[in-house]
Amino acid sequence: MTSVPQADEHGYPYTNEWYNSLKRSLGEAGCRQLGFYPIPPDFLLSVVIPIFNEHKTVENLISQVKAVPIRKELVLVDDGSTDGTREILRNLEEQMQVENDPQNQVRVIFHEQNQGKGAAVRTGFMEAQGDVMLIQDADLEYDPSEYPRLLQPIIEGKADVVYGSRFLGDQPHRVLYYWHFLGNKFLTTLSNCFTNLNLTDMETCYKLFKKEVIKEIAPGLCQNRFGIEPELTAKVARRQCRIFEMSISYDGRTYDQGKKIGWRDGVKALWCIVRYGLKD
Ligand SMILES: Nc1nc2c(ncn2[C@@H]2O[C@H](COP(=O)(O)OP(=O)(O)O)[C@@H](O)[C@H]2O)c(=O)[nH]1
Ligand SMILES: [Mg+2]
Repeated sequence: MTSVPQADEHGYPYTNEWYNSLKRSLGEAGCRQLGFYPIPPDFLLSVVIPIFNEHKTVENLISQVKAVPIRKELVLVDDGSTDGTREILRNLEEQMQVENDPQNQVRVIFHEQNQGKGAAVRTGFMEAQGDVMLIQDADLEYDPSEYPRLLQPIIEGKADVVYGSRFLGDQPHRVLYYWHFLGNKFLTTLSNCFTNLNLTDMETCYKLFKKEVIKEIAPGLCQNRFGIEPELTAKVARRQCRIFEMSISYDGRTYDQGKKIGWRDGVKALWCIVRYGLKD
């Protein structure tokens, strides 16, 4: 029986040693099928987290992000929270600075006033330094343990942008609002008509960008609220980026649990699809 391959001396997977040892036992094709691949040691992932009144979930979410075995910087952008989230973030920042974990650097930015998810994401992208940047909502609807899968097409040089899709594949999905799903489908379809991209989930939170792509786009982002999703999509489409989609899981929350997006945001998204579909 072959022994279980050990991670390198730091105990981290995705190193060359770790990958070579798996390749010896599983073969290259087996590794591909299982999503095992090496990540360069100097690679840095920026996890941009827009946060507004998420005191119930933010600590748990941040520990899940920290547990992902990839070198990262967490860019936490508080968007004028008033429910105690800011105090939680101050403590977390202090604690992480004491830990001084080379795998998990942290930066916390406070907006004085609430501006919306788009504004928080833009601030995060402007501050971030990583080779790849992704958006992570601060509730627990999306699962950070999926980062390595989502990153693979970028690290292997095939993609400039990756969207995680809630409507592809057989990852677990909580079954929730049907009208919401239809609204999502409609917005994605309309966005596709303008961009000529065949996306299945334009409104997904999991959007990953190579640094060069997002550093070019971020300064010109205008949408302060949820209009950021169609705006980003139209702008990457216009730049002829190589876009991949990957299936992701989705543990959607209910309005009672704090979901905030509403029909007004849907109407605004419609307007943004047309507006940014026509010009930057
Ligand atoms: N709703 C809302 N979310 C914001 C705002 N600023 C930052 N966010 C963050 O943006 C993310 C998405 O918001 P969320 O309510 O989960 O959207 P939904 O799940 O699509 O309903 C969360 O991490 C929020 O904390 C804001 O002004 N309003
Ligand atoms: Mg959410």
